[in-house]
Amino acid sequence: MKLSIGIVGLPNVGKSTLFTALTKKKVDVSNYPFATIDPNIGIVEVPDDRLSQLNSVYKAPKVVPTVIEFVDIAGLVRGAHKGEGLGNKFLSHIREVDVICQVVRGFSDADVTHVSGKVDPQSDIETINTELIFADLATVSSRMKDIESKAKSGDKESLKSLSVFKKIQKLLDQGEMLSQAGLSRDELLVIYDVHLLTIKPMMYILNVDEQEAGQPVADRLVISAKVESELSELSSTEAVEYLRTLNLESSGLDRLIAAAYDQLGLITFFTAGPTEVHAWAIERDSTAPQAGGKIHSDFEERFIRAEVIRWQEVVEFGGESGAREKGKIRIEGKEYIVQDGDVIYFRI
Ligand SMILES: Nc1nc2c(ncn2[C@@H]2O[C@H](COP(=O)(O)OP(=O)(O)OP(=O)(O)O)[C@@H](O)[C@H]2O)c(=O)[nH]1
Ligand SMILES: [Mg+2]
Repeated sequence: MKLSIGIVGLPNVGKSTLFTALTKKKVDVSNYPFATIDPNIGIVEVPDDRLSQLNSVYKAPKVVPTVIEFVDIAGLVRGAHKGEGLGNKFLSHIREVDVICQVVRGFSDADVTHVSGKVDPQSDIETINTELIFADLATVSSRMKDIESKAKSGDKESLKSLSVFKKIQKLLDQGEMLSQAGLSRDELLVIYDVHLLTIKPMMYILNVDEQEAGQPVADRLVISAKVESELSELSSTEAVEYLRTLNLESSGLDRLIAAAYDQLGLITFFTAGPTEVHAWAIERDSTAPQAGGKIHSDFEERFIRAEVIRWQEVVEFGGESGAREKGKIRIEGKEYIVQDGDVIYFRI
């Protein structure tokens, strides 16, 4: 499963600086058949210390982390939905991302022009969210036109969809972000395939001056794009040292990924053996066959059982045979809910 994050914001707020820093360590794309070569798309590995610990046991030649995709788009300006600036064209690039990450300017540097003249995060957020709402309104009205003619002929399904779209249109008209509107599962299913923007989970990144990068702000991920850019040039030991001088425990990339996993309710399970140690992302509360399905559709369809060990026990007992001798392997069936950190051997 590829987790994808779209970066939006006003012009000149540091989106590309952050994107470049985050995606500097390019993944070995050969491991990922979907990797596109596009300057605005970067794929990075999700750092996970458990992989190297598992591989200290297996010494596999191939270690495959989960990955995250970032999509950088041109700055949006007020009126983008009416064709102002370049942004609106690029909105189509984020229709299919899982999370939208809005970068907001918090740094003071007078040499960098602010489009509206002063640093005002809340007002900037409102500008961007309004543009996203307008973009959704345009999408919704064009879809409603399509459905209306069918609804007129009395098609039940279309009548139902139309009433949902009317509600959505009203919410957007009132300036609501759909992700905050408490829509029901049925309503979400109706609008699923139009890929609305404001339905996506939104994370806000406040791009602050370097010396403020360690200070928390409620509901915001506080990052200094400049710091991230410097970090991306350092070795991992140097980076740890530099983070310490800034009073930071982890890099912005690590915090951003953790927040995105959290937003989307994702956990990680592993498959491990002498040829490959592999991390897989999956939605929380998934069953063992669903986990298998992430690897291969056969693993879901022909699932018999899963043999599950906690990753710490694989490490402690030197692999699955050691863990088996100690009775640490659990045999689990179709109903088993996969836990973060499970190492799973699928039997099909
Ligand atoms: N002082 C300071 N300058 C920054 C920071 N982040 C970005 N900048 C500067 O701001 C300017 C714009 O940065 P970009 O990353 O290109 O901004 P952007 O949001 O991608 O802009 P558009 O693509 O035009 O929408 C550049 O001159 C950066 O060096 C920061 O954290 N601190
Ligand atoms: Mg840019």
